[in-house]
Amino acid sequence: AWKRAQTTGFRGTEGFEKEFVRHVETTLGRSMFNCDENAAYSATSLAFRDRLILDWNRTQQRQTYIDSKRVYYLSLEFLMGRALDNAMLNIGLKDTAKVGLADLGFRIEDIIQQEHDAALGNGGLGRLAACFLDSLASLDFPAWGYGLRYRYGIFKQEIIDGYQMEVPDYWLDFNPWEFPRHDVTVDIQFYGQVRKQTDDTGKTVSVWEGGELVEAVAYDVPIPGYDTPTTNNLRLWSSKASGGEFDFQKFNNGDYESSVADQQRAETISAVLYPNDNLERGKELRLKQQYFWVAASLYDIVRRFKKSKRPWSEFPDQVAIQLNDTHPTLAIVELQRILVDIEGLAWDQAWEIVTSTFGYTNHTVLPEALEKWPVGLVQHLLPRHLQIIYDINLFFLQAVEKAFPDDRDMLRRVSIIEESQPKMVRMAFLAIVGSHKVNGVAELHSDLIKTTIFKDFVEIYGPDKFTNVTNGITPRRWLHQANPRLSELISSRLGGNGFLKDLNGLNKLELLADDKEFRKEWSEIKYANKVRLAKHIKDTMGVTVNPASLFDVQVKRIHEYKRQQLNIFGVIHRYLALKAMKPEERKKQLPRVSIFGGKAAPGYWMAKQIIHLINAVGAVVNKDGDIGDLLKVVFLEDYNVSKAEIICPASDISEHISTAGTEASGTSNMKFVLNGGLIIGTCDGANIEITREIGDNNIFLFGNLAEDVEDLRHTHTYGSHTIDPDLDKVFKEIEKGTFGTPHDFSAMIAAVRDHGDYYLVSDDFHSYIETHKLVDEAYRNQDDWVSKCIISVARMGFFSSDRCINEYAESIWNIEPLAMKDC
Ligand code: 26Q
Repeated sequence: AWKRAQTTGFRGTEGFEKEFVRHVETTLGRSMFNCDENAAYSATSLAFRDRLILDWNRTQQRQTYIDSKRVYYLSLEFLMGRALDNAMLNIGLKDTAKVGLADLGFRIEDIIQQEHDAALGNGGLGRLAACFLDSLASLDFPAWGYGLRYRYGIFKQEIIDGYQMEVPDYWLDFNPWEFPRHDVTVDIQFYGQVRKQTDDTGKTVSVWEGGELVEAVAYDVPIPGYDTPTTNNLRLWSSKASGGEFDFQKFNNGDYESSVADQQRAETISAVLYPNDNLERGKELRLKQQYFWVAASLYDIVRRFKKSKRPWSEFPDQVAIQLNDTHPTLAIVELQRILVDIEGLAWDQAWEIVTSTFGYTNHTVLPEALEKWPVGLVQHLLPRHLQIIYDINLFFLQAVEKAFPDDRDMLRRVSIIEESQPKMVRMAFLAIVGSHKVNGVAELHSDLIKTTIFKDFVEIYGPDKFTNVTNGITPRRWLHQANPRLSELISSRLGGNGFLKDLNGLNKLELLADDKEFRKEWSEIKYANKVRLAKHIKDTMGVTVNPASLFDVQVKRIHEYKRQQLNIFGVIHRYLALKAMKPEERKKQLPRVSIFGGKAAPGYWMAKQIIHLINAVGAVVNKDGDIGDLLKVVFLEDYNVSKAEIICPASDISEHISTAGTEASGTSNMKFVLNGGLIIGTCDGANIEITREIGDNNIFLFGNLAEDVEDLRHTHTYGSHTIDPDLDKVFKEIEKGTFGTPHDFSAMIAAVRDHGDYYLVSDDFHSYIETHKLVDEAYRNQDDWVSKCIISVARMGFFSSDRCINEYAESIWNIEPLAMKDC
């Protein structure tokens, strides 16, 4: 077995302390007498970073030496959260650090909390990429992530007078987890024009010239696997002006200001993460970000391949590239351009290599989220790429025409170019045409894309090109790190930590579901986690909540399709019901805390209104003396990864209530169940597979099915649409001004009453309320409730991102693990 302590570990607690002191006194230039918690965080991180680097170098050297096939995961988002706790746990030296820090007068929890989240993502898609990196390293797969090093991650959310305010997230002040590689740079070209010329052999070649250059600089982040020396790499690109700090010509001409302005313009490319989640808005800078990152990454990948001196035909034997949504689709075009224009391969040979290399993951069926770019914009920014896109489209449509000679409309429907005003490049279609596999992220979702948005492509390519890989989460962060006491309890009963790398091992817990002593310990841990969250709520929002109440949680990006409005309308309904009761009846009710959290895209007005209503309801309910502990409503500010680590372990019931057919998968549903909470949800995304795994008596499902949504919407628009009577009472209460100026919420109500209720809030309301009654009843029987929780956790093995990564490796990437030899 591999022993970290003998290779890259510390020499015991003393060894750690020595390293700590060395970093405080030399690297940080401080004395131990004025070492505050922040300095202690820095020193601890640096000490652990030193350990990581050794394994990282060894891993990279070995991967290069063996020349095994590697996967490159291209994602514009990596929502990593904090790194220190993760590094300590994965390396296996957290206990050493804990004792060492205590010796030095610090509590390890306080030190961990000093770290600023790496928040380079919006939500599910970005966090999925982070879980995948953890699994890839833990399973010893040769893998790199490629992303952008945003100077500003997702904004910090402040709630002021019940409204969301956005504050920039400047997180790079001190980041010990990244290594600038000032020697690894790539010049990236934009704009300019294309000239055709004939080469010595008489062949016509395209030369892209002119325009402007921006320099990409690599920053590397080590990704440690759990209980393995394998340490992979996440390479993030940062932009700066090409050719050093100044344009010397301008500088010498005395045009100092404009040379500084050029510099700033170049740096703008990697300045900020776009805060839209599931919404596409064709901004030129976003397209620039995409090409900048894709071109730098491909240059890097191709450079490495060329060093190996293998023939081009073997490129797909060395390289697999996974596209995390359509954001990196230009990579397909860029690789084709490199192979044809620069390396001189024939079109067909190049195209064969390209399509064997790429896989594309779709994360949405929402029409407003499907990426499209105006042809004119692509033409202006990337003139040669637009030509290549047109050629790809031409050859593709020719093949389609041949296969479907009688279907003229098919060509219009599947064309990569949408013949609209203005014409648009359909990125999802380009991604499908340029990849060998396309996958959705949960069974329902993968079926839906095959029968709706990509139906024609299934006809064209056959069904085998389309597949499903149900999402997963890493149990290291989402159980072991977030819920150390539960992890320890489980490990004490299963006889070790093995489940953290083989999550199916949890199934042995099922035998303990009726064990009194086990249930008691289980409940105590849940209660302690609720106390911790209650303290957080008190400290940040000033609201006192009783940890003995049922904690009902909905935390995720705010979006109409995720239906936080359904939840808050349900809360108002509960409030009205409580108010209508006689005091003695009221006393019999189960106390609840409704906890919300999540960011709205800054330009998404309706989402911001929803946040406002939640806060307005909280302001009234929380101070209502009739109600007391029976109902509290809290909106937690600035939901992010490190807050999720506190919230998930503290939930009794969490809400995953999207309109059926709209949530591709969802992954927080998995986090909550794995932490011993039950869920209320619609038959959507991964909820369906969670139900299959844990059993339908352990989940609270409600609402209309995906297959009925279309008809219901049709009825709203063309037939009659009557609002659920209980929901109508809720609306009338809002309109009476109970929660402040009614006008503030009139658009939310109108969306349901007057504008077709696209998200079926009214259709699902009754079923939602009734199902919450079942939740209350079930919670009253704590023995049964806890048994359900234990059984659910026992059956969650399937949702490990390890299972998910193994499926990608086998069915899409064709890669094998490369374990490090014992050193
Ligand atoms: C696109 C164009 C321009 C600007 C921004 C965007 C953009 C950015 C982020 C579009 C989409 C996203 C993020 C999408 C996302 O997080 N999707 C979620 O992915 C999860 C992982 O597969 C699923 O579990 C969720 O169901 C899905 O909503």
